[in-house]
Amino acid sequence: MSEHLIQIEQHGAVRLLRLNRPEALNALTTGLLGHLRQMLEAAAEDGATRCVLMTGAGRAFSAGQDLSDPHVAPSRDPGTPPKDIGHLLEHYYIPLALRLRSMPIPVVAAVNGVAAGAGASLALGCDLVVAGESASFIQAFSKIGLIPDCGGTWLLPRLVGRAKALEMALLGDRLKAADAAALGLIARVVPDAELPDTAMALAQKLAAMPTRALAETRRAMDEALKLDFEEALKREAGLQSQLGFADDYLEGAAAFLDKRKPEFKDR
Ligand code: LHQ
Repeated sequence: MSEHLIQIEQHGAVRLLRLNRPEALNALTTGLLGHLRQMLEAAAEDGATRCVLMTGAGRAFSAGQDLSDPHVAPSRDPGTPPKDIGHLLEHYYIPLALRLRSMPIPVVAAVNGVAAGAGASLALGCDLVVAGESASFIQAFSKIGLIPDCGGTWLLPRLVGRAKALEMALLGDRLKAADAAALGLIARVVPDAELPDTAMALAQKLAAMPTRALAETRRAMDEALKLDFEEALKREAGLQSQLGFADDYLEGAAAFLDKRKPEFKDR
């Protein structure tokens, strides 16, 4: 059973998912990847969960693909043909990245240590990334003859622009959390000791907000990257029209006018 690969804690409306292979810096095996996708699916389907918080056990967030996993580890036997690692992406990484990016609730990453390769892509694919000051990001792919995957080629230039994205991806150097925040790669960096509480407070704050509007905000921003300005304006109007009929808008606007705290319920 793979349950131990991810620790799950429920904190009110926040579901904490902690990658749990600390002995291998939470390197991603097929078991862990499959289980993580299932856990995201379960959080998406659970009406009482309004935010996911993802972090790593031990001293790392995730060192990316587990290179000793039989699906990717090069065979030492000269007679054995090389494996098609594209299959692993098709069957594990693509469904995971798509699940993450289309969650109906926000996902916060608390990056507690190194995030390398696909581990970095996983963190950067979350909606709000907060890192401890000793955390770092490594685009480790080029060092083993690969390109950024799990969304890396899409995310990096959009987050930091082409020049910095290519610098990171080509050189594969370690980027400290403070530099990542300064570049706009991540939202915030906090002292290590404050990371769990800060990340949980952010997740709780998001969990109390109008969930559907948050998910549509992410979707609208992702889609707007493909649209021209006028198309984006029209898309905004269409989405706003839908949200305007939803209970959360009625509650939010009424609470403002009544000078009280809103209670959002839509999901
Ligand atoms: C690991 C790993 C690891 C296994 C540390 N695997 N054991 C690729 C292929 C195919 C298809 C799909 O997509 C991908 C995407 C990718 O993610 S490619 C990139 C894969 N990741 C890497 O290349 C990073 C490899 N790791 C490192 O460079 C270092 O471990 C970093 C810089 C992350 C941390 O360095 P240190 O803090 O010095 O730790 P360490 O290297 O001593 O690692 C501690 C243990 O974790 C060690 O095991 P051991 O038994 O010796 O204590 C490592 O072997 C193990 N580990 N990363 N990816």
